[in-house]
Amino acid sequence: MKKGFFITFEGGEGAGKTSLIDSIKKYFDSKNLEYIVTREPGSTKLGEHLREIILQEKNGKKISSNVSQNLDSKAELCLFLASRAQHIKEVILPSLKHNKIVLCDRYNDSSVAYQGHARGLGIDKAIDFSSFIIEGAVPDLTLYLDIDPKIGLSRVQSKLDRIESETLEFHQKIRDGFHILAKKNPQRIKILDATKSKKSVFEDAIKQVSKFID
Ligand code: T5A
Repeated sequence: MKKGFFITFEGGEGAGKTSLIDSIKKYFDSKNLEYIVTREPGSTKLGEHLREIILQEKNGKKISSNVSQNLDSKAELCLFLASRAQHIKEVILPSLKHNKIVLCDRYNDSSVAYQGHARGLGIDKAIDFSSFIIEGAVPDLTLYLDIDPKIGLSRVQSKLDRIESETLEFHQKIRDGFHILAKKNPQRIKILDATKSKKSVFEDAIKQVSKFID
């Protein structure tokens, strides 16, 4: 078994990342594998603070914050990257060093699809800019849960946060951005059909994950 590897989960809103990670946790428990579950933005004190600012949301509840009103797209990208840099240092690298499997709910591909493509900063610019932050912490495997944003958004039960509240066109661009990234990185990024049942999505995911744990 390859020890200490890094799996990220990506997708549009309501694609089912959190549900899939929950199923994979149970599967890893049954195999006595050591893992951690973490997420972005967040997972460190700084990251959780930045999360509130970026999403205008605290513990699933909407908060009004003047700080992120009219947030510039470049500033938004920098906030996500600041959260990521701290996350890599405090959580991801130490876990990998201790041979744990890291299951991370969103990571750098989200920055490229959301800020790079949907916000219009440019996919290649976002990749270049973020490469300095993530050097030494590139995922071994990325499971991208693909779904029509209309279906994904209809699954979101809590009040929509600042980014979820964007237009359908914006969410479609995010999906296009992930597809561009998947084409650029076919070895790392595996596309899963997120409209299938939770059980089928889990089975498709395990086929990919097994390549690392068997
Ligand atoms: N962001 C993030 C950026 O813009 N740039 C970045 O660099 C980063 C890191 C994060 C926001 O920040 C943005 C992206 C996001 O807008 P978040 O709260 O973490 O915000 O939001 P999400 O990651 O999108 O989390 P969600 O909870 O909205 O989506 P999930 O985790 O993909 O979905 P999940 O598992 O909670 O499922 C949603 C609902 O669907 C059902 C579940 O039971 C649940 O009710 N469901 C299914 N139903 C039918 N069939 C299936 N297969 C299902 N799977 C799940």
